[in-house]
Amino acid sequence: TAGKPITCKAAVCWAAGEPLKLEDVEVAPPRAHEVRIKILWTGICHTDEYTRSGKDPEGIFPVILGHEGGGIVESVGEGVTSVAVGDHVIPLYTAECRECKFCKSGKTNLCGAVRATQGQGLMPDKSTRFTVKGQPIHHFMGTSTFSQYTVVADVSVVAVNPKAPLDRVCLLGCGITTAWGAVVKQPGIKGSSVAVFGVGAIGLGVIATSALVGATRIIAVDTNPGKESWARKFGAHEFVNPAKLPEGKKIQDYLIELTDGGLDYTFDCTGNVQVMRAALEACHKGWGVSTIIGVAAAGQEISTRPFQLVTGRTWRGSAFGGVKGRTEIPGLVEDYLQGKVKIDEYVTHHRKLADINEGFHDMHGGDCIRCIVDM
Ligand code: NAD
Ligand code: AHE
Ligand code: ZN
Repeated sequence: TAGKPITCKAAVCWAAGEPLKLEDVEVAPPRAHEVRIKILWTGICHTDEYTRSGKDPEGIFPVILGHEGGGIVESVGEGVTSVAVGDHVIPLYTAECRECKFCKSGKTNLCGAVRATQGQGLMPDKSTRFTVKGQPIHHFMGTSTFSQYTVVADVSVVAVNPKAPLDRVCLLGCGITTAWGAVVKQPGIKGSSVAVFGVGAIGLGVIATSALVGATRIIAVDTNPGKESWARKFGAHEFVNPAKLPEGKKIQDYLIELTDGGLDYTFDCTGNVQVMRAALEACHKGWGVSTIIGVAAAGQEISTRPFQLVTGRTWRGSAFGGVKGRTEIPGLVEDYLQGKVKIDEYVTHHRKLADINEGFHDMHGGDCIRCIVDM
C-alpha cells in the first residue's frame, strides 16, 4: 500500500453541530516528513465534542475529528527517521520538533513547527490528505484519529512499547497525559491542599496524580453527585457539590471556610469560565495557584478582581499538561505497564466506529469517563 492512496472508513463531520457521518475516505500517501498510520483505537475527548458542536473558534468543516488515538505506522514519507513502518504509535496534537524557538526554550511544550497549519486543518505544506469523492476534508489537531488511516507530521507522532495495549494507551494521546502533566510539572503539590473542579477524565487524572505526588488534602468539586464515588476511588478525600450549598453561598467562599483560608492549588477541569473564576478565588491568599485546563467556548472570557492577583494568587493554564510528547510519552507508557499510572480505570464505554455518534451521546450521559472506539 505504500506510496498509494488508501480508501477506508472515517467519521466525517460535514458541518458544525451535525452528527458524524461514516464515509469512504481516500487517504493520500504521506509526503516528505509525514507518516501514515493505521488507527486501531481512539478515545473521544470532550474537546472533539466542543469542536463538533461549533463552540471552537478554530473549528473548520468538513473535518475528521479525533485526537486520542493509537495505531501502527503503515508507511512513511521521505526523510522520516523518528518512526518506522510497523511501530506502535500515538499521534500528538502538540508536536515536538526540538528545533523551534519554543522547543529550544526549555520553558514550554508548545511547539511552533506545525501549529499554524494545524489550526487551519491542513498538513504543513498547506494541503489535505483526505478526500471524499474528490472533495477535500480537513485534518483536526494534526491527528484526525476518527479515520481508519490518517496522515500526521513526523514531529506529531511518537513510538511506544509494542507490549502496551493500544486500546488503553491511546488515552495518553490527550486526557490522562494532560492531567498528569498539569500536576507533576507544578512544583509544590506534595504536602499541599488541592481542589479539583470537574470530575471527568481530566479531573480524575488530576486527582490521581495529586495523590501520587503526595498532596495531603484533595477536594473534588462537581455538580453531578454521581461523581463522588469516582473522585474518592481516584484518591479524593472530600467531595463538594456546589449545587447543594445553602442558598446564595458561593463555592469559593465555602471552600475558603472549609480549608481555613483557601487551597494551595486548584484546577479547572470544566471549561466553564464561572468555575475558572471560582477556582482562582478559592486559592489561599499570598500563595494559591490556580491552573486552567478546561477549554472555553468562543467568545467566553475570564474575569476576577485584580486584587485577587495583587494579593498573591496566581492564575495559569496548561496545554497537554506541559508534556513534550515525543520525549515523555514513552516513559508514561512504561509507568502504565509498571502499574504506576492508571489508564484502564478510565474506560467506561466501548463503541464501534459505525456507532461513534453513540459514543458522543455516552459522553453527555454523566456516567461516561472515556469511551474507546474500535476502529
Ligand atoms: P467531562 O465533561 O468528562 O468532565 C467535566 C466535568 O465537569 C463533569 O463531571 C461535569 O459534571 C463537571 N461540571 C460541569 N459543570 C460544573 C460546575 N459548574 N461545577 C463543577 N463541576 C462541573 O470533560 P473532560 O473530558 O474531563 O474534559 C474537561 C475539560 O478539559 C474540557 O473543557 C476539555 O475540553 C478540556 N481539556 C483540555 C485539555 C488541555 O490540554 N488544556 C486537554 C483535554 C481536555
Ligand atoms: N481551538 C480552541 C482552543 C482549544 C484548546 O485550548 N486546545 C487545547 C487542547 S484540548 C485537548 O483536548 C490545547 O492544547 N491548546 C493549545 C493549542 O496550541 O491549541 C480556541 O479557543 O481557539
Ligand atoms: Zn482532548
